[in-house]
Amino acid sequence: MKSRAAVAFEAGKPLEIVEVDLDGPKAGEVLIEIKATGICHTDEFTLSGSDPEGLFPAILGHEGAGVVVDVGPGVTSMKKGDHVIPLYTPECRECPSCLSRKTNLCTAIRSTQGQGVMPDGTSRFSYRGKKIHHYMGCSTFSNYTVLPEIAVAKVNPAAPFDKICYVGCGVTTGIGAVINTAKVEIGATAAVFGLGGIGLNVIQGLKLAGADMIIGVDLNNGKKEWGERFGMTHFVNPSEIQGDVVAHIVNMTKRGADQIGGADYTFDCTGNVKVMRQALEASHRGWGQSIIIGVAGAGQEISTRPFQLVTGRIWKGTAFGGARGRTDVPKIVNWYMAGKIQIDPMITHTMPLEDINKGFQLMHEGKSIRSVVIF
Ligand code: NAD
Ligand code: 022
Ligand code: ZN
Repeated sequence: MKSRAAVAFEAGKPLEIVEVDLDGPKAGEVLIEIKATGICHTDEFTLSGSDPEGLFPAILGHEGAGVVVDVGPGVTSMKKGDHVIPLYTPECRECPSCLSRKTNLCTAIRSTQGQGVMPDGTSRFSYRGKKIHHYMGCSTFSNYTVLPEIAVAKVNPAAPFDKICYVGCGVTTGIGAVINTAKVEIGATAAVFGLGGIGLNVIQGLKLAGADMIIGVDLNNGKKEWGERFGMTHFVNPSEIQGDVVAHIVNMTKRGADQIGGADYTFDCTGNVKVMRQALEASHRGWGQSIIIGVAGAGQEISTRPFQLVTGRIWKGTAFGGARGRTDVPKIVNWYMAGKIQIDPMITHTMPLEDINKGFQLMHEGKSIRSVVIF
């Protein structure tokens, strides 16, 4: 069949809207009509050519929502008409990682996904007879895409596609980092570094988990109002305070007879390795946990003095918020439907596929929280 898609033909070039050829689903696969897709930083990272693992030509996009239009042989958990969200982190429930219950990083299709192909080693996409790579196993910048059944979450059919597509990455990553990775408890103190599309979801996750003090840190004063909208209680602009941001946060969070400061939980949502260090060191001596969510540039390294860890701070990272997609994504969609979390205000821009490059531009300039393409 044919599908309209935004194709990344070459690194550093704008996406081109063309009609691509798409083969139907093979065994264990489903064909999905994508109704809406968000634009996320990793798409830009790959398109720019900075991603050493980036493959071209490719159909990017990993934050989508749509409807099942066909299923391949052997597919049991889904049928035509089901509303779904593609998962860049699958959940096979059979591999050693899934069975461990200790990680969400399913390994069932890991190697082929990284090579931009389906689990059988081939691509379903082509253009003028030439293969086009899949991306993060999702390729949601195409009106139709094929995914393995284990990489698809079935969700509430009453939920609007143009909002819940964001659950496919940003919402789940931010809220999941709080609930699954940090396991924040009621009354906790937290600091969130970087109040973009991820940091704001960390803030609403902290609110949901019952944190008392939620400190937002951003260089952009415009983010103060944004943070407050989702539950932030204090705002720090590192460029506007006297001295060091770490000392400042430690001071703000001093409590107890010993007057030792530091947040119980800190989150890096910037991808800046210097900020990752600040976040660790702003966490509480003895038990503070710092969660790295931001993706740093290729080859970058983090550093701190080992004393920081010897004195009990814990450095962690999270992919997709530690969420098991087929299990957790439908729950998060229902939290949205029940009004427990917000999504609508964060979707600052929508556009047709033809204008997708404008969405990349808005993200690049820091003018959007999220842009969503509506097919
Ligand atoms: P964004 O660009 O919308 O937000 C980043 C924010 O950080 C901006 O508001 C910016 O002003 C602020 N900032 C930049 N430098 C700062 C500094 N030195 N101190 C304080 N604030 C600073 O980005 P986003 O969409 O929120 O994504 C954040 C990061 O999360 C990206 O690196 C993205 O790739 C990553 N991410 C990771 C996962 C995962 O599974 N681990 C999933 C999705 C996104
Ligand atoms: C999504 N991300 C950033 C912005 N939006 C993002 C990027 C990478 C990961 C998670 C989220 C990530 C962390 C750890 C891994 N990845 C490796 C997982 C593994 O090896 O098991 C990751 C993922 C998918 C892909 C590459 C890296 C891919 O499909 N190409 C989850
Ligand atoms: Zn993403």
